[in-house]
Amino acid sequence: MAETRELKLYGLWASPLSMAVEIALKLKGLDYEYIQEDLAHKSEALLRYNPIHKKIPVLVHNGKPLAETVVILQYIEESWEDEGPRLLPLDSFRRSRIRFWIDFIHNKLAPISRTIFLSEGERRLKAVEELAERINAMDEGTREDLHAEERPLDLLDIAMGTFCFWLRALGDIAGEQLVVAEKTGGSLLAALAKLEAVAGVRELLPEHGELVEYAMAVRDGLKVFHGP
Ligand SMILES: N[C@@H](CCC(=O)N[C@@H](CS)C(=O)NCC(=O)O)C(=O)O
Repeated sequence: MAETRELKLYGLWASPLSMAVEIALKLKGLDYEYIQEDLAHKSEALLRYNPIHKKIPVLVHNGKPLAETVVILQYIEESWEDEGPRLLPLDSFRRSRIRFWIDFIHNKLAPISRTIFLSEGERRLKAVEELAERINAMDEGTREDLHAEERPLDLLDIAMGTFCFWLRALGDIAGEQLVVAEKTGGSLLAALAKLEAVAGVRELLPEHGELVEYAMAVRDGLKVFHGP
């Protein structure tokens, strides 16, 4: 008997985290209902499903909610390992390296990108330098142990590509490009190119200008986002 499968994603179109979950669902060929949240007026359902963090994305599978992007991404891969492409390698060392770099994006890159987003002057300049140093470390580290060009698209590409998409918008806001192929962020740009090459995935990424406009409204306090 076919499994009953009801998937609902509570997300926000401008959030790279939300984009990452949608891309994983799309690549796996899973149907889902997308519920667009307004973070200034969070729905009763979002607060009920994610009472601890009260944040998007939240994936609800047959009524059971899951929060935190990395947890959700791994859940999707583990639950539907044999549907669509495999999004993590079988080799446990390589799987762990992939998890390591995803964690690096969330805990080492994203907080600095938030500082760049919300600060000005000297503080922002310092954060831009710091981000470049960390991205360079990631370029080098992932080149050494993962060889992006030979890897089939995986969860790390999803995390890197969606973060890169956000960094390009942030570069426009900060007046300084944060990812430039030959200089900084070659690995991030390569991951984004891998995502954009997949039919159906490109369409999930918002229009660059709209994202910049939206993010500027958030920064100016006109909208709520607090991301990524
Ligand atoms: N650690 C969480 C972070 C989620 C997160 O920061 N979501 C943002 C949007 S990108 C949010 O919901 N912000 C609303 C708020 O902070 O109230 C994850 O990885 O899913």
